[in-house]
Amino acid sequence: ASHMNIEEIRGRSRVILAIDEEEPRKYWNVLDAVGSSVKAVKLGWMAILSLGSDGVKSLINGHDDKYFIMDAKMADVNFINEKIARRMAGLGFDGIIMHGFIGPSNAPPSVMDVFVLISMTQGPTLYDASLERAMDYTKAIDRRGIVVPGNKPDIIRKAREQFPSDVIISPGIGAQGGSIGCAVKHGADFGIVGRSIYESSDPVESLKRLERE
Ligand code: U5P
Repeated sequence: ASHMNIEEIRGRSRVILAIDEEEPRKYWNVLDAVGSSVKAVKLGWMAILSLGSDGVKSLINGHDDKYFIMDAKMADVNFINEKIARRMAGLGFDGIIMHGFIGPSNAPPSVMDVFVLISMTQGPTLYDASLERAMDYTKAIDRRGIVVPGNKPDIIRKAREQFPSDVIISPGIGAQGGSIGCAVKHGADFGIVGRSIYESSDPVESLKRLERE
């Protein structure tokens, strides 16, 4: 858990590092390699499966300068989402990602920052068939920000118009074709970058290249 909130981090870095590795030690290795230049990290089900929940807790505890987001992509009913969110907060996560289509009545209570996914990097999905409705559902959810595809600039621009004060975080940078410069220009606050950094032979150089954009 970070002492900085996500808006403060935004002033220092525009990259959220995603790690989805099989091997437990790689999580530590990548974070060692990038050091303090990375301020925010997104973990998901691969991290829970590889490290176990105690391992994730240790990883977060061992990097208390960073803001950690759990990409749970929650899409269950409210009392289950609430239990999961409380457990994730207990592991040290600062934020959690949920699907927007489940609506406000199924959203978890704000034990931590909630980011609502309203469109995906790969598809088409039902979100694309009904982006306006997805946005309406999302507006009714108590949240810190939204997740919008970094490889679809038009959707980022529409989302920024509709969500002027949300923190917009955008995956799909690098390996899935998106560019961080383009995503930020269209209104994203952060680009989420996974393989282009953690599979790079020089993760620090790859990170610097993205930050220069
Ligand atoms: N992610 C997507 N697309 C979405 C939502 C989330 O790729 O629509 C997540 C993946 O789960 C992964 C990261 O953690 O963003 C993208 O990884 P990479 O393509 O940068 O390796």
